[in-house]
Amino acid sequence: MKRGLPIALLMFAVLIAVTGCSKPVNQDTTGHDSGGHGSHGESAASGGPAKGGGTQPSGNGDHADNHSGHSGQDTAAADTTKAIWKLSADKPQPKSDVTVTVTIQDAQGRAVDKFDINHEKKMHLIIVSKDLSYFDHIHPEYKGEGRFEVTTQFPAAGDYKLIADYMPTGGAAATQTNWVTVSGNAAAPAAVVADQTLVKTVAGKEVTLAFDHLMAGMDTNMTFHITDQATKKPVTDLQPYLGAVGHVVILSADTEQYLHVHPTDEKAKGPDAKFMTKFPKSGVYKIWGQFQQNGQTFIVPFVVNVP
Ligand SMILES: [Cu+2]
Repeated sequence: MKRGLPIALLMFAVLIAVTGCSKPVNQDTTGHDSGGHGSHGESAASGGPAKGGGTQPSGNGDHADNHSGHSGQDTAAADTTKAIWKLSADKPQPKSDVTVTVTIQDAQGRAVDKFDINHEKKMHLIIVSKDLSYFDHIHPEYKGEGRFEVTTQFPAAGDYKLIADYMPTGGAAATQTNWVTVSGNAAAPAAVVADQTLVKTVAGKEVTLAFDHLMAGMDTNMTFHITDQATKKPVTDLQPYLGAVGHVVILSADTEQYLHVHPTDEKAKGPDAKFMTKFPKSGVYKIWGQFQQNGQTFIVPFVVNVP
């Protein structure tokens, strides 16, 4: 009799201990385990940022900006990350160095610290003037704890839209925007007018842009055909730019629609550089094709009216 009792007591004690510990976790009966979340919004347009993103030109300094918007397969990360923007100057001046800091946080304000490499970079920063007459494409350096930093100069007074394009690991491509006002007397904005002909001469090259069918809401293939301006010979020695035959950025005239564009043949060397995109709605769009030859990058801008 006596001998078995201590063992039974011991076992009972162990049993109480085990069940006691696990009890709190199980009490969470709202259907959420510690790792999951609820539903997520989806944007209307595929391949472009959601409308309403970004803040009004409101001076500079800290801006919390939160918007998302990519194609249906968006995951939580794209919808819930946000950007804290900071400039090294309260009132940036034209042609003077300004350091732009973009800190990516999740919905709880925690730093996002894992980013996928996309086109050879963790973040692409597109800078355009409000009238799209100025365009730059730079790559902020990752400093850790969700913070990216780059120093740049704005060419003239006026309003500029900054578009940070990144991919949180485990999420989809995300875009965050911010407006910056550069001090001084801003020139009157130029109208964004569709080109009569889609042939441009840049850096000694003649570039012709063509579409298979240009229509809003449909997948559209576009081809940049590049020849040497002097010899009219096709250019067949394009070098990879950001890991592909070229890189294309497209913005709607009101800067609201930012389109992701993917090369259909990354390894091509010219004369044709083919890309696929989708214009979310009809209207005027500006297109910047970026390519590299002989170690020199060149940018070819086009403006099209999408029916
Ligand atoms: Cu880039």
